[in-house]
Amino acid sequence: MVQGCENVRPALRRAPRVSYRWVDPETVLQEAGTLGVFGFGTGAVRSEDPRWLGVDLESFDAPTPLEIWQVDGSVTHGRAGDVQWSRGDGWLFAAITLDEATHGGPRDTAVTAYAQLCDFVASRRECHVQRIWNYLGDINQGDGDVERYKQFCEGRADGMGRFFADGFPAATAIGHHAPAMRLQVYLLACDEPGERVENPRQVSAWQYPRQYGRIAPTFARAMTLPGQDVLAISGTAAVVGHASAHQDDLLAQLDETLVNLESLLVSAGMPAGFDTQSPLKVYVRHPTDAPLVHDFLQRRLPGVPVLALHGDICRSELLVEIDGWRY
Ligand code: 3EB
Repeated sequence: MVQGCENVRPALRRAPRVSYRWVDPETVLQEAGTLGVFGFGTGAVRSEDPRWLGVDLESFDAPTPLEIWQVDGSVTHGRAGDVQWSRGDGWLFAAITLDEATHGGPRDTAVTAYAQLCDFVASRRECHVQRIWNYLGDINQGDGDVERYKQFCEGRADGMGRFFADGFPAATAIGHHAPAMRLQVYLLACDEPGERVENPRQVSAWQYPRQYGRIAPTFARAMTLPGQDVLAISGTAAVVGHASAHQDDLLAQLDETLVNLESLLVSAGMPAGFDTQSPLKVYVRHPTDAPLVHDFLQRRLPGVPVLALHGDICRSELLVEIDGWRY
């Protein structure tokens, strides 16, 4: 299915506001305009509301904040099959969490997750997917073409079919350490298309050479959201060209990642730098690296809200990855 829905009307869409807040989910869910509420790790206070998602990644920050997405006006929500969703002001949040125990391995589970999500989004007015997050267990387990990440990439490509024939959304794919082998995929879509942004320092992921798997990863480096006011930034690591740089050197990887982020801002035509309005996430492979990562980012990105999560980057030599929003 091709993402062929028409543009409804040329309205300027104000991007959802994204923030980290130390509050109770029910309090936030009662606020007008709440589109999504994300808890992190096993300690997160849960909610049955379809706008709430418990992400299978542990935070290094205690207490851990919630990530909150808010739009103007009223929000409706529901469930459809395995999909939980909410919509408001031209924006759509949709998520699916599937247990590999009942859906096959990483490949088949990704096929089902993407087929369900794409079917669902295709039926909505907000059918232009801007940004997708993927979290799966033991992402680096297995060698060569059967590494679980590469199997996930194959299933993802299969499940999306021709839905993104016009171009892929921005994305993140990170490994979690939760005991249940769950695949979590969630997305932000809009009733208007965004603009895909690539990084001239990096080979586009869908053009990666064969050594990275039978099926190249299907994502754009970033997406300028409709309304042109915000850049949604994909998982960004120390990849230069198509190669991983600075093996085993955490600080050099962090430096290279910041160069890649700045390069993306230039490519998107945005002013340099990040500030208090631009929440980021940093995924750290080794918990013992977390304090160093924290100090580095405090020094280099002062005032920027950064949520640090324990997650495995999809290439085993990469120690750290950053994604987020540039407002
Ligand atoms: C890279 O640059 C690092 O498979 O969706 C970053 C962002 C990465 C998204 C994905 C993978 C993905 O290739 C890995």
